Amino acid sequence: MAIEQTLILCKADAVARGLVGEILTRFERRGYTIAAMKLFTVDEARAKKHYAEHDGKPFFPGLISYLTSAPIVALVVEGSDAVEGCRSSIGATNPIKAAPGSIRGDFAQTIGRNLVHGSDSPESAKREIAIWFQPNEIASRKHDLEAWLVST
Ligand code: DAT
Ligand code: MG
Repeated sequence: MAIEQTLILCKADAVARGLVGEILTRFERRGYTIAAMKLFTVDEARAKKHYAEHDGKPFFPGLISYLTSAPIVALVVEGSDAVEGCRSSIGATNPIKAAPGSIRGDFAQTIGRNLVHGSDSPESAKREIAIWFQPNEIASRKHDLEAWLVST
């Protein structure tokens, strides 16, 4: 068991549709904790840095305008194997393939409006968290989590 931090974004459609509470509830009910959270409108430079791996792909311009179109909520979510666990709660990239019960499977229809971002590896999480948060904005509860999560 490793306590990890992962970067979650409730993207513009999640905020606009009033789904932030629902999405956070999914993570919280699973036992993950929120270590940092803020709502703001993203500038183009930050959006491009975040999605740098997709630069040059046909959908990149649309992805950047989607992320910068309206306020988003950025979070650091923490828990046991949180990177993989949060990805499974989020569901497949294309909502049409996302399992019912996952966030995208329950609330989204199209890949271009898939509500949520979650880091895809511990290395990505480290890189992305540094884009969105200063170290002093993150309140880790690692020690609490270790105390109440049963090690197997
Ligand atoms: P994920 O968000 O599941 O990590 P990703 O990193 O492959 O998926 O892509 C980042 C985002 O880019 C994704 O959430 C939606 C958008 N995207 C990916 N592939 C796309 C495609 N073929 N057409 C349109 N948008 C796409
Ligand atoms: Mg990704």
